[in-house]
Amino acid sequence: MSDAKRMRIRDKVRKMFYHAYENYIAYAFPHDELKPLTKSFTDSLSELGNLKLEHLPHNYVGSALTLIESLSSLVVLGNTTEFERGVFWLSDNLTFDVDARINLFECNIRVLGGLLSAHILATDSKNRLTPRAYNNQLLNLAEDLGQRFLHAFDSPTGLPYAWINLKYGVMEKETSETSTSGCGSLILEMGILSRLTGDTRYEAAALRALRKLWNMRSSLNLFGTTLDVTTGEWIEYSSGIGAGVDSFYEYLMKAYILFGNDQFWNMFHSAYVAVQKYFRHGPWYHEADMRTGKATYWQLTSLQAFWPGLQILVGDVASANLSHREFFHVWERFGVIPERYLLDRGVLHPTEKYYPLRPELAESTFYLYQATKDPWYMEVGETIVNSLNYYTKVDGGFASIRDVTTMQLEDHQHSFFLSEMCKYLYLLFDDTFLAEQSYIFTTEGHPFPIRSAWHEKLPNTYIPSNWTSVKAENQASHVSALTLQVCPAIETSTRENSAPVVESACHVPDIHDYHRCKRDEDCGVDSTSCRQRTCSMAGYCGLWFFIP
Ligand code: DMJ
Repeated sequence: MSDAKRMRIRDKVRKMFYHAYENYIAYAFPHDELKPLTKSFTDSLSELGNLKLEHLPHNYVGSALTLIESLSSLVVLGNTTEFERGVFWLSDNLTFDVDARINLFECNIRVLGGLLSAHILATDSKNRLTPRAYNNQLLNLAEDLGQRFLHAFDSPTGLPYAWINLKYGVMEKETSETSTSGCGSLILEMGILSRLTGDTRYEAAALRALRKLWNMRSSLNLFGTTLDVTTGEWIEYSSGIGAGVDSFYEYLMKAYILFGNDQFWNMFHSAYVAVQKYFRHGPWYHEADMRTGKATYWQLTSLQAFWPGLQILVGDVASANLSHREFFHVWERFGVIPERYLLDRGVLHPTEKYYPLRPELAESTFYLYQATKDPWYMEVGETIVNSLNYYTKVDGGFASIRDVTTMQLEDHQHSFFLSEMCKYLYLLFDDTFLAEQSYIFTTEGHPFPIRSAWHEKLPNTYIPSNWTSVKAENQASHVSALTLQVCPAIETSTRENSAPVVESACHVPDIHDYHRCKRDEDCGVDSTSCRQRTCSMAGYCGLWFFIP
């Protein structure tokens, strides 16, 4: 793609962000989210994750959720003036002393993550804010929120309740049911809060919950989707890589990258191998019962599209590319990705035909481009940009789609459209923000820098680089995890007198145990070389070699 075209699309994305942001500011701020069709607002913090809309607050008037979510994107776009305005508005006006029942997971990734990331960006060496006026106000707000979160962990198991009232803590008769993501996706934000404040309680609570969850895995290293925090028993034994579980896997890997502690890698590695072994079918991922590994639901969900991005962090580029292509084909077929698609019957789910502006495909596209520098991913990004402008842009912002078969719109602009969708699309065409500093992006797209002070292994003299970029422009377009040395092969078992079984996080088994194949797609990724296997002329899966 020519530089001129790249800049043109970059500017189109910039316009998308401001169209969404300015309409939010005009019609919804300081409420939580914009209703773009009616140019009004919704105070949706209490509704996030609350499918039945229970226990909604009476006097809650919003927490400027979309502004909080926009701050790090404003920095990525280089708008420090608006960033500063937002930071000081929140410093002067935001309070968490409100009688509102919120979902811990959602509030953690959106509000705590948004505030912490903005605080770090406000105080890094770029001097984006007037130093005298900024006195850690966002960090103080984050700490206040973190203290309220601690009540959630006060359960018999240390697993956090899914719901707390910001003012009163865990309510009487509160449900004890939560999700795997709800317990296992807190370590980045709570960990960084502890590192920034010196108060170890946040990280300790998140880590205790994560370890408890880890100990609940099955003998196959699989997890369920929902569980009871008072008994530590599973409720839903079936799970996959989508809703209710997705960010649990993501945070194990990202915690390892951010904090450098081997416990995270060891957990991630075992969990990743189990996912590839029991959920994967060619490029697709179905659900399976954690106890038996038997397939349960054959469904594609739009949330699963984050997985190829995570695979790039592991270094499993070939697998990532394979799945990403399939997700993109679905996007091309429908114009966007439907929430749920029944793989076994090849039809849309009867009730989940909607597309709430989810960013996961754009996210994975950004990671794949960073890893391969293959311009095809920019073309994918361009298609996504064009679809969003064609189907979802309205006068008052960007609207969700209620039904992908009719493209009927829904009056909701989710805050992650600003924190994730616009950010990843922008970074795909202009990654200047990543030039001098390595970041890990939280599951909501908020950047946390990788600093030796927070990392167990990085030397003090660590010079940050854009570590997701594994290939220079003129290098081979395929890289293996092993070459990158991010995906070490390990021996999992040694039987007497037999060769050691070598397993690695990038292992993808061939479809047939006996390694016969008809097409390349029947072959997996070799566990020792981490290379994509191809189907030989003789009909066997062989090693994939790249000839430069
Ligand atoms: C975001 O809030 C986060 O990415 C979360 O992990 C799940 N997905 C939504 C957007 O689809």
